[in-house]
Amino acid sequence: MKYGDDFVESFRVQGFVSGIRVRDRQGADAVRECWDALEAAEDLPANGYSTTHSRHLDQRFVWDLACDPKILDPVEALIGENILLFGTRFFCKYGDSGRHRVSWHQDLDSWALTPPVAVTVWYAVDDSTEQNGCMQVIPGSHRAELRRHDTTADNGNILGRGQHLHLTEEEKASAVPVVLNAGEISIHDGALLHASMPNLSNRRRCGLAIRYVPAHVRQHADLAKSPPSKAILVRGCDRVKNFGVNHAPVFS
Ligand SMILES: O=C(O)CCC(=O)C(=O)O
Repeated sequence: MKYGDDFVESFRVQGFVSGIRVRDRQGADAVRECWDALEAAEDLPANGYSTTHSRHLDQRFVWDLACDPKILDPVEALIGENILLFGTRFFCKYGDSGRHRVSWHQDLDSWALTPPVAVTVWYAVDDSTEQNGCMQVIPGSHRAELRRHDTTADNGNILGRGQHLHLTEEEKASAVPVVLNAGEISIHDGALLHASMPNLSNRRRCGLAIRYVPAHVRQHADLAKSPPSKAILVRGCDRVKNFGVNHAPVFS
């Protein structure tokens, strides 16, 4: 099997995997063109950054990516065969913006999940390099406890609640960049410490975060710091229906 024991063990130890190609050059161009069209149609801010949530509900190209077996196969190897799509979000930092970044955080901080199991697939719409502010991760950091996040207003931070963690110098020194070509994905554990620095290049850096949880998790909506998810079954079956039954979008 392509995503066998070595793959799972590497993820268990490091908390992330990267460089999985899910779209060839032509397919990656097609996704980029769809994002370009959405950006233009909605006049998403071109100075600094743009971010938009849950577009799998109204954009076929996002839904198609979220349900693509090339993505769901490695996700299944990591969280099991019954998979709910928990959310999607574009993170786009424009060239020469210099300031906007994503602070150090753990995705699970926002979601109040029991058990706390979730993975994020990060699909590179554009090439994502150190110069244009690719994601950075602290390998192995997901194996410690979830940390308490501060929330301080900081308009350079793209995260909605301004949540952030203070890292030690030693932790910062152990960060590794997740460099991806357009059409590739990384996958990270919901407890992994990650961030992204400002885009210091003149090239856009857009990525789509796609979140998945196993069907058996429960969300304590009253404790969640972001709106409760309308999770949708994308593989396997959901016997417990902890998120109710949310139907797949229909595209004409
Ligand atoms: O795209 C980025 O810069 C950060 C993404 C992120 O924080 C996430 O996917 O949880």
